[in-house]
Amino acid sequence: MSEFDTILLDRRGRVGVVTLNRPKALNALDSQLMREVVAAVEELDADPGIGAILLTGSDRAFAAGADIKEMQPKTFAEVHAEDLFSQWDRFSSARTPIVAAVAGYALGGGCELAMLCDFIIAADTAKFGQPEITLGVIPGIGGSQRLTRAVGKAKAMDMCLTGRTMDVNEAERAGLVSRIVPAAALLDEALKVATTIAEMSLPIAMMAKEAVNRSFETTLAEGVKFERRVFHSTFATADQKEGMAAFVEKRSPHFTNS
Ligand code: CO8
Repeated sequence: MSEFDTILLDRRGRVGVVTLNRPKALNALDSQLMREVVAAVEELDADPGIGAILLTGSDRAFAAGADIKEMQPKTFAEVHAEDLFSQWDRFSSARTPIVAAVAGYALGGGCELAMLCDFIIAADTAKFGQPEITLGVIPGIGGSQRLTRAVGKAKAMDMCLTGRTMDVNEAERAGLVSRIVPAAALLDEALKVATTIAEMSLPIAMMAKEAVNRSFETTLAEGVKFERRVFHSTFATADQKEGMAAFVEKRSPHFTNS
């Protein structure tokens, strides 16, 4: 298992838990933390013993954004040459389901990182926002695109143009968050959800993730066609045979990820 300085990586059964760990900077995403999160997720994604990934931060902050102090001196030529933030495309290529467990601040790049996950479970303390405009920039890790798809144009424009934050109740009403849990129970609840996913057939969970994600990239007709073809292909797996046999025989399925 790799060594990391700015994150913690833990395996809890079939769940890989990645914890952002720069507490003094409220988990601001500096280049090292970004490199380590992407590396950890790629490592877990390649591990057949892992069926789900849980990404979390601290009680106070999931992440308070990209690291402003690191970005401040950069020139246009530098951010363009390094294609700053393009490494997140590798995070979103992960096929293993990724659940975000968010408490406290999820601002700017922190909100964007939560949205890069497949869904968000939030503590009642969570606050979401895209305050980049107050710094003279705009979201740079997909916020203008993913927030708009998650909450619609009215709220996305409001948040990106005023920089205001959304509390967790508004975030859930708007569809940004799938569930709200008491802060003290966040990790346990999120781990239970991730474990439930990890107990499903991994190839089938990957297909479900791919099918849902396809809806963001294509027309309804093409998406439905894609889904049907993937649905048909589930019948080529042992896990479809086992899942349906278990239902008929009134027992729990024993998936073998094959
Ligand atoms: N970057 C660097 N350091 C940070 C960040 C950050 N995003 N957020 C907090 N910190 C640091 C603070 O500087 C402080 O450090 P120090 O003790 O050394 O002064 C420490 O974390 C604690 O923070 P505060 O003292 O400010 O804690 P408060 O509880 O008073 O406030 C807040 C918490 C409200 C979260 C406040 O810290 C804050 O507003 N942070 C910045 C939030 C923000 O604007 N985030 C967006 C950043 S930009 C971005 O994410 C995308 C950029 C896309 C650009 C595209 C370019 C290509």
